[in-house]
Amino acid sequence: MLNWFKKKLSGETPAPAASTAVAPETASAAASTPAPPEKGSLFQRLRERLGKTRDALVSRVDTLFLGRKVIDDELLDELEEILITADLGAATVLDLLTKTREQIKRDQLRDPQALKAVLKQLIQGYLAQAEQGATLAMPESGPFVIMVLGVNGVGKTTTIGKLAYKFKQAGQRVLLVAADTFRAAAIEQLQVWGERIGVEVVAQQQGADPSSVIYDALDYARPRQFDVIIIDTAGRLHTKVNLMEELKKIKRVMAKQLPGAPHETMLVLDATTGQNGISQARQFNEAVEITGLTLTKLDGTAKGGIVVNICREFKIPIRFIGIGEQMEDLRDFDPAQFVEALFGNNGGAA
Ligand SMILES: Nc1nc2c(ncn2[C@@H]2O[C@H](COP(=O)(O)OP(=O)(O)OP(=O)(O)O)[C@@H](O)[C@H]2O)c(=O)[nH]1
Ligand SMILES: [Mg+2]
Repeated sequence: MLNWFKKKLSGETPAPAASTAVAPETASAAASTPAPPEKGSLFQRLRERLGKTRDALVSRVDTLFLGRKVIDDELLDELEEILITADLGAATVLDLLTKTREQIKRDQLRDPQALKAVLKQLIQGYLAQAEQGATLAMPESGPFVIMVLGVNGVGKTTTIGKLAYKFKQAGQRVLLVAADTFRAAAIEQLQVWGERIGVEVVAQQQGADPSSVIYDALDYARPRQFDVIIIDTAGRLHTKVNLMEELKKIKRVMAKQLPGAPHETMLVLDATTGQNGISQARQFNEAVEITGLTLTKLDGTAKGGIVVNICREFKIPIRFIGIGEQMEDLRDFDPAQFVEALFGNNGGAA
């Protein structure tokens, strides 16, 4: 399990309604799998925010199965189309359907509803699989350093703000570093987050060398006992090749100054870009070895199936998902809960 952030954030679970009764819908959703660990209201919010993906994927599957009495090739063909449209990716869909067919044969399934359960289980399997390799090099002493990467506009700075808020809520001392020096607004944006949350931000002027910004920031942090340092980086420089070279250099500089850092190299992907995210993950991973992912903007997209695709394609754990623009809209990614939020029977088709 990827409990590292949770461990780090073990003060989490903010107060409101912590143990109030679980909403009836959630209770019934929970009945089919282990109960979602989060309390009702938060889970309900996740469900709502994933609504577009649920409509594109699960509601369409429900409609397809409605009134069907048998599982036949025609049904499976239509299912394939739905899965592809929901951005699960061709290779993942092929794998999923092959395994589904095997299971239909093995268990002699006839009822389309049973097929839905198979799908849910297989999808959860992909998500859980990506977590297995999740390890974390927690520093024995000194700050835990997170370097955040991603192409421009994916939500890096916003994610950093939300993440800093999470750590702050958990009682950690956080320092933010504005190493996206590509444009002045990027630096200001991070400073605004810092002010809002009440955490320090180290910044220099626009155009400064990102590596030296980080070097100075680590120097500044050394005597000051921060628990967590989060570094914002640029999503674009002048060419893509330069960006990757720059990121490699940043990593080298950091490791020299603070052995073991960065402890987490987190790639942020925008879920609304669908399959494009896959090629971004590949490219960044080749350059700087990504250790964790955050998927943003899942609230605004029907392409949430990309989560499944990414987990199957890469053995890189998804740490967080972004489901809105507010501070509290960054969630720990929990495969069981995610699948339950998508598939759980709650006000769906009759
Ligand atoms: N709906 C929604 N919007 C988000 C989410 N995460 C980020 N955004 C929005 O996406 C836009 C871009 O976010 P930024 O954080 O500025 O992205 P960035 O990667 O730092 O962009 P650059 O600094 O230009 O590379 C902003 O309008 C954010 O509010 C999310 O989970 N859901
Ligand atoms: Mg930014």
